[in-house]
Amino acid sequence: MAYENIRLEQDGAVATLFIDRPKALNALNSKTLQELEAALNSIGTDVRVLIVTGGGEKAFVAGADIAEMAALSEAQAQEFGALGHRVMAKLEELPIPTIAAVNGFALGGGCELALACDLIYASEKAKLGLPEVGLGVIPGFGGTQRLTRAVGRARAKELIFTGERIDAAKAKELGLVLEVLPAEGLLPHCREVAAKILKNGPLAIAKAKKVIEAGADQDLRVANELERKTFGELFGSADQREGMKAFLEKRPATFTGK
Ligand code: CO8
Repeated sequence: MAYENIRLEQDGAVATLFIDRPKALNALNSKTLQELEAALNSIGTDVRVLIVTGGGEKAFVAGADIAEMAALSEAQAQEFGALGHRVMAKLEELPIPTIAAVNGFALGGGCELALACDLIYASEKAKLGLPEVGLGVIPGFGGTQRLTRAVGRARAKELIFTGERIDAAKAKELGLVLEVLPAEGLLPHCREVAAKILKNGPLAIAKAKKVIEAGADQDLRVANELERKTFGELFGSADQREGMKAFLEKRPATFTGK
C-alpha cells in the first residue's frame, strides 16, 4: 500500500517503519496517525521484529502536529487523542518485539511513540522530552502513564512538569533508552538486536511479551500465576519440541512459530 507520510520496508523477517514527513520533523497529524494504524494492521505473520524510526536527518518524531491541534475543538481533541492512543496500543500489543530507533527529536507524541515500543535505542543526536505543558496541555498519547512506568513517578513528574528536553545520555541514565549509538550505527545496532531475536522461538517471544505486559500491572502472585500457566501451555507447541530436540541434537533449531 502507498502511504504519503510513512514508509514500511521489509527485509526478510524484519520490517522497518519510517515516520517520513521530514519537512514537519515527522510530526504526527491525523493522516500520519491513520497511515500508522493501517500499516500496523497490515503487518503479516512473516514479520518477526518491527523497527520504528524517523525519516530524514533531524527527527524521530517532533510530536503531535501543533498546527493541526491548535484549532481543534474539545470534541475533536478527544477524537484525535483516541486515534493516537489506538495507534500506541496497537504498537504495544503487536505479538512481536518492536524497537524504537530514536534518531533525533522524540518530543511529545514522538516520545510517546517510542515509549509504546518494547526497546528504545537512541543516536547521540537524540533529544527526548514531553514538552506539552508548555503548550498548555498534557501528554495525550499515553506519556503520563508509560513514562511513569518506565522511569518512576518522580522522574516522570520532573520531565513532564519542566517540559525539559534531555539528551540521549541522560535518557540512558534514567533507563528510558537502552543504549546510545553514533548516528550511523543506530539502525545497524537495531538490526543486530533483531537478528539475535530472530534466532529464538517466535511463539515463546510473543508469549514472553504478553506475560511481561499483562503481569506488569498485576499483583506479583497473579502475575506469576500467568507465567506458570503460559509456561505449561508452551509444552503443547511444536516450537518447544523443536527447541529442546535441537539442543539435545546439538544443532540450531528451526522454529515455525507454532
Ligand atoms: N508540529 C507541527 N510542526 C512541527 C512540529 C510539531 N510538533 N515540530 C516541528 N514542526 C515544524 C516546524 O513548524 C517547522 O515548520 P516550518 O519549516 O514550516 O516553519 C519545521 O517543522 C522545522 O522545525 P523548526 O524550524 O522548529 O526546527 P528547529 O530545529 O528550529 O527546532 C524543535 C526543532 C526543537 C523540535 C522544534 O521544532 C519544536 O520545538 N517542535 C515542537 C516540539 C513539541 O512541542 N512537541 C510536542 C507537541 S504536543 C504533543 O506532541 C502532544 C501529544 C498528544 C496529543 C494529544 C491530542 C489530544
